[in-house]
Order: sequence, then C-alpha cells, then structure tokens
Amino acid sequence: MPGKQRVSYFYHPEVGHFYYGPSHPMKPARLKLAHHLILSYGLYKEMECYRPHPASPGEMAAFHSEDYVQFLSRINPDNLRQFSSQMQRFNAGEYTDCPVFDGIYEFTQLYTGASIDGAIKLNNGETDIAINWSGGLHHAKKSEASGFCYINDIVLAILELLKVHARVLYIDIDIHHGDGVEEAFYCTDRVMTFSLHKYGDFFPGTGHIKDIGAKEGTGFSVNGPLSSGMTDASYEALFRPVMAKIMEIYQPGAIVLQCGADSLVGDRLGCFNLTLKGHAECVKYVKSFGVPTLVLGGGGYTIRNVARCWAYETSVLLEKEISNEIPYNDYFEYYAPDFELHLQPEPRDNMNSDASLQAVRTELLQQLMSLQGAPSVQMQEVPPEFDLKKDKGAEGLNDGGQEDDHRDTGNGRTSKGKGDGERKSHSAEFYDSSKN
Ligand code: V1D
Ligand code: CA
Repeated sequence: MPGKQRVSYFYHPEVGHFYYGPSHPMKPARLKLAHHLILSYGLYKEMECYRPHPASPGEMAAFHSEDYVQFLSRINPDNLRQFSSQMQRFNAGEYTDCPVFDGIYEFTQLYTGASIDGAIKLNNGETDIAINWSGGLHHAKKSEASGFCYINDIVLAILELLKVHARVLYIDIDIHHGDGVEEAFYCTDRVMTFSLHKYGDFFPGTGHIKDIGAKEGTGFSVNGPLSSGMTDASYEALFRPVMAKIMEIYQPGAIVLQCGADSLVGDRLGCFNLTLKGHAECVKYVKSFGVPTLVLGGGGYTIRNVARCWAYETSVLLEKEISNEIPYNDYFEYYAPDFELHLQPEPRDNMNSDASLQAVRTELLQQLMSLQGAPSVQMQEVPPEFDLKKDKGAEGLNDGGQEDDHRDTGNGRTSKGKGDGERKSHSAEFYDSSKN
C-alpha cells in the first residue's frame, strides 16, 4: 500500500446554483450541500482546493460534434421556438429528460472544466487523487443529450488522461449503466470500462453482460447487470474480485471513478440498498491500488444522502476519520431528524440471489482472463497518425508498453517513452462514428 496520497479538490461556487426545473429530480443544489458538509468537517484543510476553469467549446469538441456544442451554447428558455428541430435532434427540451434551463451551457462548462482540470493535475504528476463531485455525467453522447447529461465530462477527462497514459480504466458505480462512456471507447483497448448497474426495465437499457466491446476493444467493456435490492455485502462480493482481476490484467496508468450516489438506499430514483459504507468501500478499494485517480460524482436524487455520501468519500480519500454527528453548516436542517452521517440499510429483499451474483462474477472473471493471452493488453501499439482534434498541446502520446506512462512531452509532463515525441491522438480513433 502506498503512503498518503495527495488529494486535489475542484469546486466552482456557481455550479450548485443551476436549476433543471421544479419536477425534475436532478438538483445541482446537492453540490452545495456536499461542499458545505465537506467544509464543516474541516476536510478542506487536508487537500488542495481549486476553482476550475469553464471548459471552452473547443475543449468540448474533442468529443462532441461542433453543431451540438454550438446548439448548447446558443439555446435558452427564451429562444426555444427558434431551435425546435435541433431540440429534437439533440434530445433536449420540455418532454425529454434533458430540459433547456437558464444557464444550461454555463453549467456544462463548469462541471466539465473541473473534470478536465483534475485530469491535467494528474497528468502533470501534481496530485495523486483529483475530486470533482459536480462531474460524472456519463450518459451524454457525441451529438445528443441523454439522462440529465449534456456534455460528457468523463469522456473528455479520459481523452486528456490518454495524452499521458497508455491505458485508462473507467469504473462506474452509479445505479445506471455508464453508456455514454462505454460507447465512446467501445472499439479501443486503451480504455477499459467497468459498470455495475441495475439492468432490466431501467434506464438506459444498455449494459448487458455480453456487451464486451468490439474490434480492438473486444473484451475491454465490462458490464455487471444487477437487480434491485443490492446490499453492501453482495456489492462488495462482486466489485472486489472483478476489480482485482482488472488491475492484475489491465494495469491502467490512470483510473476514473464515477461515484453516482443513486445506488444508495433511499434514493428517489434508485432501488439498491447500499449504505455509505458499502458505496465507499469501492472508493477505498480503488484507492488501495495507488494509481492516479480522478474521482467524480454522477447521479443521486435524495440530495441529503448525496451530500452525506460524497463528504464521507472525501474523508475516505483523505484517510481522515470523521464523526457520525453532522457538524453545523448552512444546510444543517436537511439532515433531520437524526443529524447523523451514516445510513442504515432497509429491511427488504435482495433480488440478487447468491447464485445470480456468482454467475455474473464468474462470467466477468472469465472475460477478463481471456484477455490475458491478447498481446495488445500490455504491449499495445499506438497508431502512427495520432492527432488530437483541436488540441495543439497534445503531443507526446504513449506508444504503449508497461514503462511508457509519464513521458515528458515538453509541456511539463514526464516521460520514459521511446516514441517520436510528435504523435498526437485523434479522438475519433476511440469512437465508432458509424453509431452516430
Ligand atoms: F422522474 C423524472 C421526472 C422528471 C424528469 C425525468 C424523470 C426521470 C426519472 N428517470 N427520468 C428517468 C430516466 N429516463 C427514463 C426515460 C423514459 N424513456 C423515454 C427515457 O426512464 C433517466 C434517468 C437518468 C439517470 C441519470 C444518472 O443518474 O445516471 C446520472 N448520472 O450522472 C448524472 C446523471
Ligand atoms: Ca453504473
């Protein structure tokens, strides 16, 4: 186990002020609750705190189409009628999961900028763990909003990490399938995606266990479909062995962990029975590998529990014990009636039988073990025509191999690589454009 890891925290004071609408379950105000809880526990003293930059349209276009980014930057609740055909095309508007609200584009800029900043800090070797609880919007597609998500900050952060790291692991413990991230990297072995999620009559409907990737990416998408009522014990009994095998076989240079809090007991949209301890056990286990990690938020619709979860997980990342008594803060009344941090599981059935969990575990371990023989896992070639769209500072990409993480690109990053140093990556390399 490595010694204490350096933690950087990215929070923009405006990000919690946006409002999706009165009947919409996504409440950015939960970010203010979480931040104030983190402050009231004194955790800010243990980490470096940063105000992130707002992501630019050019940064977003490293993954998203230009017309989609332009649409997001122009639309507002007062000019909807001018954009009606585009709203349908881009899946935004009143009768979708993705309303057009005041400041929609600024909101995407703030949560996306924070994830990109976190990735850059990790790339520069200036931190070991970067946290952005406002990020983790895993459903957004190249040219489409989906499931409350507009810009996919995760894909953009992973593209940033790929400038330095040969392999990036994405882990998703939100109750929903991380479809946008999986789709973006479905055809490459440079990103492995691992999502646990409720499957069956549940949004977004993807994430079957047999969906394992395609082309170069075959075997590098890992999906654990689950039923309602998942407990701490059953979640851990799946997460740990699969993660251990992923780390043994894939050996990522960096990890992105999406910590959607809708997998907690009592969530307004979710149906799992995880406590903070079960959820955070995943965070603890990922941290134990000592690999540079970007930790992100995601879903979470019982906002007092979202704040509890991410404050507790911040303490876990800092290895700082915090009291079960909620300290006084601006949102203290939200934690009534008990004013305690931790949640109790509900006394209800776990629809995941031991046999079904064992079947999922066995199938995922077999999928991973079949990668062991694939020469591309640890010794992959990076195609010669690497050209990262719109990013003039994307030189010095890895050309694979175990010793080629951290190369010096001439822009403050370190290197042990032996490539030509002029390679650039093209985001389209990771994306199967025939899908869009
Ligand atoms: F209940 C609602 C009230 C108003 C507006 C939307 C909803 C709602 C609840 N659940 N929408 C959903 C899911 N959508 C559907 C639609 C029906 N079909 C036509 C689609 O079932 C979307 C759930 C999104 C979950 C987002 C997330 O938690 O995964 C997330 N992660 O990071 C950010 C968000
Ligand atoms: Ca998930």
